[in-house]
Parts: sequence; C-alpha cells; structure tokens
Amino acid sequence: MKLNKVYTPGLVAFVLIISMYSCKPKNAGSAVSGDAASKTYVAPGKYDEFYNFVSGGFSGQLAVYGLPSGRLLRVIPVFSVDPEKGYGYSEETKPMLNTSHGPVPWDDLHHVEMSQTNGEIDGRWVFVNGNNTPRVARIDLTTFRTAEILELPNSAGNHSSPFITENTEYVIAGTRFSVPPDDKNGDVPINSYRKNFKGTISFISVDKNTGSMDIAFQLQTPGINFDLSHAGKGKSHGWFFFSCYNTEQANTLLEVNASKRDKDFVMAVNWKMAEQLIKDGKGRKQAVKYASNHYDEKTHTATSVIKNEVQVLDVKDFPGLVYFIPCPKSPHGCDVDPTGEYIVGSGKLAALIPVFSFDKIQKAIADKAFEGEYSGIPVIKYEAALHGEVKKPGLGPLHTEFDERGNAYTSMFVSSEVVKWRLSDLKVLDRVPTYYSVGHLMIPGGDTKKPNGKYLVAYNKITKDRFLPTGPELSQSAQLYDISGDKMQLLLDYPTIGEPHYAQAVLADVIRDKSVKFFKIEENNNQYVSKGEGATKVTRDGKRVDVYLTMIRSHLTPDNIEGIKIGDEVYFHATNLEQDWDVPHGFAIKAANTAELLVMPGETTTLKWVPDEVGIFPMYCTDFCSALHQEMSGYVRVSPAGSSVPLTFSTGTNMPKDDSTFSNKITSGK
Ligand code: K7E
Ligand code: CUA
Repeated sequence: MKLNKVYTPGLVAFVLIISMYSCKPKNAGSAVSGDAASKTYVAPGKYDEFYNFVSGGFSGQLAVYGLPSGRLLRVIPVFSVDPEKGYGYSEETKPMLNTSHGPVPWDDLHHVEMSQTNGEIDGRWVFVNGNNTPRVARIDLTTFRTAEILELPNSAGNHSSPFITENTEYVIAGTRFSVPPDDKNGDVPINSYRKNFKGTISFISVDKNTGSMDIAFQLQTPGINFDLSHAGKGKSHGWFFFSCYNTEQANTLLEVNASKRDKDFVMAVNWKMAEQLIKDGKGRKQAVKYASNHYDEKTHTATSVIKNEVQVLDVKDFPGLVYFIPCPKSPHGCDVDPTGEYIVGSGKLAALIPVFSFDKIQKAIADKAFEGEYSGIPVIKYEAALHGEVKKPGLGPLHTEFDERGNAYTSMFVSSEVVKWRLSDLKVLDRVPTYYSVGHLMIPGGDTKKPNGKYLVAYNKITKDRFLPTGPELSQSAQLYDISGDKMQLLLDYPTIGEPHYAQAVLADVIRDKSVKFFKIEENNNQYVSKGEGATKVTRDGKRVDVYLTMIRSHLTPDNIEGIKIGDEVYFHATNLEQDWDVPHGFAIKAANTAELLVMPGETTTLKWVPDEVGIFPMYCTDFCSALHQEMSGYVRVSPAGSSVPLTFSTGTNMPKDDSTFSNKITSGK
C-alpha cells in the first residue's frame, strides 16, 4: 500500500519529511557505526543464522534471504508464473494457478506467516496471501516450493490474511473489500453498498500431518474493510483480532469518505465459539465456487479441483461471537504481544497508538460495558478495553513487532522511523530513521510467543538516494537493525525482490536439515516418467506426439527426433535422471511459446510445443550442469503436414551415411 496517496495532509507531512532528509542526508556513513560491517559479515562458505521469508508484493513471489547478511538465497514462485523455474508454464504446474475464473497467472502477495506449534515457529510451512484474486498458498519448507493454493469465495482483496493460531489450527483470511456475497445478485448499484455489501472472514483448516487446507467455515460480517489481523495467543488463544476501516461504509473517494470517523474498530472474534457453532450445525450452507490446487511431490504434478460449498455464520445472529472495539483512526496493523495480553491497533491517521488489554476486553464483555452497537454488533467502550496509549510515537503508525523483553517496535510510515516502546508503561524508549517510508517490520518470531529479539528488519517502500539510480523505478529495500541493546543500531541496507510487505524469520537450524536434496527416481510416479534411457520413446496418437525424454550429464535422450509435422502438438516429458544434490537440468526448444523447464533431480516435467514452421529446431539444456553442458543438446526435424517422414528418435546412432559429404575436414598441411 502506498499510504502517501491516501491523505493530503499526510502527504504534505510526508513530502516535508522526505525533503528534510534530502536536505541534510543522514546517509549510511553517519547513521552506521563502525562495527556494523562485522555484525553482518558472513564469511564466504559460512551460513547465515536465520532464514528470512519476505513477501514480494506485486511480484507475486516469496523471497528467501539469509540474515544477517541480507543475501538473497531463493525466489519461490507462488501466485505469479516464473519462467526461470517453468512455474505456471510446465503442464504439471499450470493447475496451481487455476481459479474459479480460470487460470490467473499473477497476484499481489503481502503477508507471510510460518506454521506454529505451541506458539513457536515449527519450520514446516509458510503461508502467504494473494490479495487480488483471493487466495492463500502454502509453501513446503522441505522443497521450498508452493505445495497448495486455495481460493476464497465471498472475498475480494484478501488482505487481512494469512494469520494463524498458535497450533496452526486455522489460517485466517479477512476480506479487504466487502462485496455482495457470491450467492446473491451482484448486479446491484455500487452506491447500494450499505444494503448489499458484506464482509467475510474465512477460517481455513490445516491438516496436522499433510498441511492440506480447506475452508472450515466463514463468518459473514457487516460491510466494512478488514485490513490486518492476528490471533490471540496464550491467555487470548481462542480469539482473533482484526483491524477494520471504512466503517463509514463509503463506496467512493475513500481517502475522504472513509476517513471521517474519529475511530474505526478492532474486531474481536471468539473463534472457539464459532468452531462450536459449526459443530452444533449452526452453519448455513452456501453454494459457491472455489479452486483447491495441490502439488503432489510423488507425481510432480498439480491438480485443481473446484469446490462448491462453504458453511457460513452470520455474526449478528450469534451474540458473543464478535465485538467491536473503537480504534483511532483507520487502523492498519493489528498486532498481539507474546503474552497474548496486549493488542496493538495502529491507526494510520492517528497521533497515538492505542494498546488494548485482553483482560479488560473480557471484563468489559462480562460487565456489558458497551457504548452501543454497530450493525447489530456490540461496541465495547474504548476506555473499558484500553490498556493505554503510546503518546507521540511518530507519524503514520503501521505495524508492530515484539521482542522477548517486553518491548514493542512500531513502523512509522510518514515520519520514516522505527519507534521502540515498552508494553508495561507505554514509554517511548528509542527511535531510529528508516530510508524511507517503512511498511512492515520483522523480528524473528516477532508475532509469536517466542520472539528472538536480536535483529529487526524494516521493509521500506521508497529508496530514493539509497542505491545507484536504475531509471524511473528504484528497488524497494530492507534495512537490518541490531536491537539487542538499549539503542537500535542500523547495520545494513539491501534491495528486495518486488515490494516487501510482511516477512518472517526463524533460526536456520529449524529448517536447514529438513531440506530435500533430490527426488528418488524409483519413487517418481509421474505418468510420463522415463526411469532410464532405455525407457525413452516418442509416440504418436493422431496429432499428439509424446516425447519421453531423459536428461543426465551431458546429453538428452533422444537427441535426434524426426517425423514431427506441422499441425502436431508435441509434449516433451523431461525426466532428470540425476540422483545428486543441486544438479537440475533445463530444457528449451526454439520457438516454444512458453518458458523453459527446470527439472530437479529425479523429477519429470512437461513442456508443450506446437511447431509452426518446417525446419530444424534445436533443443538444449539451459542450466550449466557440467563441463560439457554446451553439448547437452539435440535437434527436432519438422516436416510439412502431409509428409511421409517416419517418426524416429535416437541418441548417438543417427550418424552420417557417407563421410565424404564432410567437406570441411582439416587435412594435415605439408
Ligand atoms: Cu502494511 Cu499490505 Cu501488510 Cu504492506 S500492508 S506495508
Ligand atoms: Cu544439463 Cu546443462
């Protein structure tokens, strides 16, 4: 989100602050003290201490960095096709991007949440959201690949997502845009928002063993915008908290019309009660359409299934299920401290940060300390729920993370700084500039019960003068701070992939040794596998040609194919026969209107090719795999439609009939 566009006074302040920094730049030279380099230096051949998973925003991808070095280790394609890896281009991965609207090859990925056990990151899966065509994805941390994508019906702009409960019971997804429910007539005037538009919160169940997701139930809420959320933990386990804006229910010029009220809400949801209501059969079955896509590592193939029903609870029908708590003003982040007692609502336009108390919320509910209701939902009195306010924290508070020492760290978008404050007495303890316009912050485990408060990373929207100019668009960036002492210390700037929003990090040990090194060829159940060069073949069925091809250092089998004709659809099923770590082979053929394949050891992947011209088409391995990688290649001969050239294929045997045609023989000179 580009908040500077939202609010004109804010924009003015923002421009002022930026120009302030530009006039007397506090550049890295002055802001970084002498020992910063040694604190981020990871010597060649040494490993980083943390894995850091960072959203790629509108790139639709997830990036993996090492901390403290800031080295980019991997880009994991999730919601966007990725020609580098053939993701979304190979026949096996195409179903991953299927939706009820057909294939959608892009999305906007904002939030990253790692699976937890007992409120601690367990290193099994990473969940991420797709904003635009509402989806949640699960990445498997043994393969670092997207294992599953689940579409969300009744939703639009899946922003308040994916946040999880302390044992990964549920992944939560709150809609940003309220819209008419999918089973209602959506062909209504936009200005009938208040009458026809509804919000939806999806509770996604996660199978404890496989990680497989499904929609357990949905809550239908008044039509407002849900921005962010976090689960309760510890004492507040069983509750979920959501920041809400546009409680004005505006449908146009939101920058003005959704900024009118002094306070919007934090919505508190008793999800244990919702779970019980569903068990008791109180859910209304609603007809919908949503895609559930799984990638199976046994077949190396994805499947997409369209599902047709969800159970819905209309929150106003179940007293005690949800409460609103007034929260100034257009809150963005909604963050829960490690004890589960404090809920921090960050009003983008507020000059303070309200901190709510879970105990006080419970007492307010018991005492019915309500100031009224909103669309049939009780609104708890602000003071009754309030632990206190952080005064004068800075401008434009967005997101808060926590350390294990009772401190909170809030990003200030407009005043471009990180502000450290104490949860107990709400005193501001320290502030450091960011360069510039910081969005999310990340402390490893910083939204769990067990933060590791050694480092903090700020993810910035604007980098202006921080890097060498690269045309009109500059990279977004991350900045690493040492927060182990009383004062925060800037250590490092590094550019990021796409626009970074939320991120998570965990000690490398939690994941490192679970990493898959290669797939066992004997366990490859892809229907087009060739489990050895002897199993390779080329078959024709009408206009469909299947090439069962293998790859091993340093040749393709077969590497000479003749008898392909114009009008054919050719499927190259490439099996990588290597049984060794880090030896992918790539596959490309001239004029294929798709991407390359990048085939992992032991895996089979399929490229579809429709030749459009008579001639010879080279094919080759794209990944420099050996000294003779450039030799890892072959030819396909394409003949006219009616041709009688027979279908043949071979490797190493299709030699010239008569060597005398070789006119460029080097003859020994006298
Ligand atoms: Cu603040 Cu989409 Cu989490 Cu970005 S959102 S910054
Ligand atoms: Cu295989 Cu290059």
